Amino acid sequence: MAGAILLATGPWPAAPWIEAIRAGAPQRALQVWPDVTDPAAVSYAFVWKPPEGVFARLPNLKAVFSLGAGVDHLVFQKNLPDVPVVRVVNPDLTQRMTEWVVLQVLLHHRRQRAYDVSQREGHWRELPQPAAADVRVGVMGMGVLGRDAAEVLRRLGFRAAGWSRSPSQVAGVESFHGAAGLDAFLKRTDILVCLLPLTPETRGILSMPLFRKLARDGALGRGPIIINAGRGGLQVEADIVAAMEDGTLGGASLDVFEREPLDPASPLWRLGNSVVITPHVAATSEPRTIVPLILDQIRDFEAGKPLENLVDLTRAY
Ligand code: NDP
Ligand code: OXD
Repeated sequence: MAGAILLATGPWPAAPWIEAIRAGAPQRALQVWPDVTDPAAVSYAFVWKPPEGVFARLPNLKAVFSLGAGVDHLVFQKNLPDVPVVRVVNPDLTQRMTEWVVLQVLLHHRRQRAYDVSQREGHWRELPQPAAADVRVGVMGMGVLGRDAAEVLRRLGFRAAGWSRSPSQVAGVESFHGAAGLDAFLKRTDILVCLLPLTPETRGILSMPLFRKLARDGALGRGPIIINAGRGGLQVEADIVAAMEDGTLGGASLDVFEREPLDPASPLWRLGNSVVITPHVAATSEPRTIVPLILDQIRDFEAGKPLENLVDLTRAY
């Protein structure tokens, strides 16, 4: 009898995940939190923001699969079982993130928000436009998502660089790494893209002291831009508001927030035209593409192969 799956999708609707699991593994028993009728039968947990207690009574659990790429929703759980944790690495998710990042970089680079205002006002107004080759984009977090975004931005002609814990190797993308490399990376960056995971080391990194280190002498001709689709906990929102108000920053695109959904009273909503807000949709987990990859991994695992895309719990990503 194949090991059963426990599904706990937290705030996400369970139905599309159930449909994808039933389509891909009709022979496997599926238990959907909180209806765990046979905990001893559960071999695999598929989870997103699992509620407290999900892992409490699963004596035969073999692996936990995060339904998203980020695992901060899991790794800080008090009762995380001592089994491998696997995260999503999926071309569809990577493609979605790269689309969002490129869209935001181009919105700021090509002044689209300002042209939207001109259009509403019926005002024919041309703005100065630097070449992409004169604009320096810096990607914080050169993992699966950051590398792809940096590579596509480079192909579009931007001067791309990346910053990560260890050196990255992407052709044509300058590499900076570690605490020692951060200031030099920021100093050469006009548009900062953040695709870091949320860990004890990265929490609050997008703050006023960091914004002040970004380039102000570049071809954009205005304050630097920040673009964050990593996690809300990476940013200090009060500092973003202050930096937009005093001109330390020239613009921002934010997909993630300290608290989601973003409070209607948050001053971020009212920072004006140069701030783009999207509701954590940069790279949505799509059950129809993610579930088949997880089920393939389980089949390989049961045939004796190692699991891939394992989370290193000591690093928290
Ligand atoms: P990866 O684990 O592949 O990459 C993480 C990158 O961050 C690596 O390059 C790593 O360095 C770097 N990093 C981690 N800690 C530090 C640190 N202290 N200092 C410098 N660099 C650091 O993750 P992904 O690219 O797959 O995903 C990144 C994040 O994107 C996720 O954790 C998630 O939070 C977010 N995300 C957001 C989505 C959205 O819709 N908004 C959707 C999907 C993901 P190194 O290479 O040296 O290990
Ligand atoms: C993820 C997310 O981490 O959707 O995959 O935020």
